[in-house]
Amino acid sequence: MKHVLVIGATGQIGSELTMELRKRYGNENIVAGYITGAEPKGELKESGPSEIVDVTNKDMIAAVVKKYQIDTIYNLAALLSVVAEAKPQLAWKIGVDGLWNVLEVAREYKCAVFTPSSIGSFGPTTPHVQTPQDTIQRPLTMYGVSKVSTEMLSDYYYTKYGVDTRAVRFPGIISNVTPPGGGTTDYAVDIYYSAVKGEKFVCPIGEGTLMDMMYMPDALDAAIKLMEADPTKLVHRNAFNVTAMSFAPETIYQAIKKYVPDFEMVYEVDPLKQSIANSWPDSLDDSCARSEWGWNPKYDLDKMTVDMLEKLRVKLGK
Ligand code: AKB
Repeated sequence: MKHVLVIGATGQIGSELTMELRKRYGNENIVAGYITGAEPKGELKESGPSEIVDVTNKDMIAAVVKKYQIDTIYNLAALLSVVAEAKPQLAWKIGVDGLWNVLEVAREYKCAVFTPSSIGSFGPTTPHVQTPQDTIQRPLTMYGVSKVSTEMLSDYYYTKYGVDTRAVRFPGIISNVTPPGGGTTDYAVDIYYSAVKGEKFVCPIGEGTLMDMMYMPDALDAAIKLMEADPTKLVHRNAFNVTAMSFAPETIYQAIKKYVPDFEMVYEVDPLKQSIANSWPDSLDDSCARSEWGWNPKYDLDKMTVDMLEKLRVKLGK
């Protein structure tokens, strides 16, 4: 990776991935691609180049790739699971047609491409406990349908045209910088904000609902490590199961309560979010990622909780 374009650079993952890549590869070598209305601000804007890159516009992607001699594209443009159910056609247009544009540009300009998939690519007929790397993927959501399609399209471009495509299936990502928007796992971020603000948390996901999760520093590490991995060691490509922890709402609540003893939580289950969560795995088997490219997360629930509370207290002035 010498010259990198991050598409979706102002989103939850993109905003932190762009800064991490700049730290590792040099500010001037990492281009933050954003859409009108989601302009970069602050350090993200000041620290390196940025360009408008609409994933639905192939010529726009190609122009930026050419201008900066891009060799690697992180394509993070997507609608999250709950929003995708409200706007299924847009979810497909951004997620699948958008990826197709990226892959065509990558084919022409010989770029490597990272496009994250998700635990949302699994469905109710997938084995839910220690979900294997290679298994049934019949999701019922548009988010899942588009993610399975991006996995297959990425593999197709690798086998047919030799485009160096790689991906992980991200679980819920927890971070304290840019909030997620419209996902099923967002509650695991929101709960920390409530705890630090001293508010009662109203949990939209029911007791006992297990989902895989990961703290942002590990997610960034996964995305960068996979793109740096020796290709001869990769048996799989699109996409690797990765996880750092699996918990239900009552478990994260107790983990926070250890440090915020008077914190309160009540349940008000959101039927759509609950049905999506029920269709996703309880826990992933990520042994292929561990053995093929050395995936090894650093944060468990307690370590993440300490860091989240500390960072949010500073951010919110509490
Ligand atoms: C969502 O909840 O939609 C995402 C995901 C798990 O892919 N965070």
